[in-house]
Amino acid sequence: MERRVIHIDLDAFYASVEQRDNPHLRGKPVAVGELKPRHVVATASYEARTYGVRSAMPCWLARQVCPALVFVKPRHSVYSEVSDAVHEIFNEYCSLVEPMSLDEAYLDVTDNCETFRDAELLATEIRKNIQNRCGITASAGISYNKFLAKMASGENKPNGQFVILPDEGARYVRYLNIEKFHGVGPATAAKMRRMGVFIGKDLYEMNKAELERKFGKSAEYYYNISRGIDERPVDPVHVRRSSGVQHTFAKDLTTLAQIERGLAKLSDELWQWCQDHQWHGRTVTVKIRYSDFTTITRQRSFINPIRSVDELYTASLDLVKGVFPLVQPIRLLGITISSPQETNV
Ligand code: DCP
Ligand code: MG
Repeated sequence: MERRVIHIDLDAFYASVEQRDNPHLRGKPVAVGELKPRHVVATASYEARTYGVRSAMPCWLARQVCPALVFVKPRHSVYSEVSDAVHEIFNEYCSLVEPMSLDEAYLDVTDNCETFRDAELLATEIRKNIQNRCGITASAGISYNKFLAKMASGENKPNGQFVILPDEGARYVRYLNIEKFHGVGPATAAKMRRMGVFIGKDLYEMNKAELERKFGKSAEYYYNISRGIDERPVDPVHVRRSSGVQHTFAKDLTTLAQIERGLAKLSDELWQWCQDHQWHGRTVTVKIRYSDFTTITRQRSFINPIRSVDELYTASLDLVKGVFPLVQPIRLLGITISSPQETNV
């Protein structure tokens, strides 16, 4: 059955909230982040993007490419409140909403809208409502599946929208660069280019068995998106599969005592989140990034979900001790809890 799907994504989310709350920042290049060693930009206002400032860019580099850049310390609790208000608006208009992140959701409006024209009008109305009630702008993509709706929402950013009709999807992806496809990350894109796949058409021409040999479980998704096909439903109970925290340390860690302190802080933070969100999981993963950026993970699953911050701390410390003696200093540590489904095992 043909569906009508809207993807909505807030524009320069954190930076827009900062510009909303501080008129001095409006019209200026703003980066959310702190100009401190090793800090990165969370997001940049569109004024800053014209200079090349981007999410995840080191703050010192951002300042270099845009000397007038104003840095603003993030206020996560405010972003989370704004996000709640925006998601409330989605729910007012549509009963089939899949929240993807703080600033992004898919809405299946097949039942609300008889035609794509109706869906476009609805998207415009939702965006207006977000602007009036929350004071920030959003962009929307309208199409017949999630993949194309997501692609479309990026077309007329900021504060715009774009529709890809059922008879336009296949042509839309045909000449699209492979790294632009949602769901094709930088590593996969590089691998595809090595195979001679540069644009949608090249992917389309790959045979399915070959794709499966090269990409395993993801092959079907790639096969489908190169045809403008995506059957994944908009799933309102999309469960979060894992939750994690990580930290890049101001100074690389070299001793066990330093690692213990780092892990204690991370476990506290993650455990707090787990309690706030009633999150129970029985798999603990630690991520270790060495000073040369080599990154490894170590994981252990337990029969029962982790029950206390001490259990979490001990499990992560054991995992890190498993890589001792350290081959290099550690610049980043992360802890993730996953396997939420099997809590009763
Ligand atoms: N974010 C972050 N670190 C990143 C990417 C994003 O902290 N590496 C945060 C800040 C963003 C928010 O998530 O404001 C939403 O991410 P988006 O990718 O949707 O980016 P923006 O909303 O900032 O910009 P755009 O207008 O491109 O959607
Ligand atoms: Mg956004």
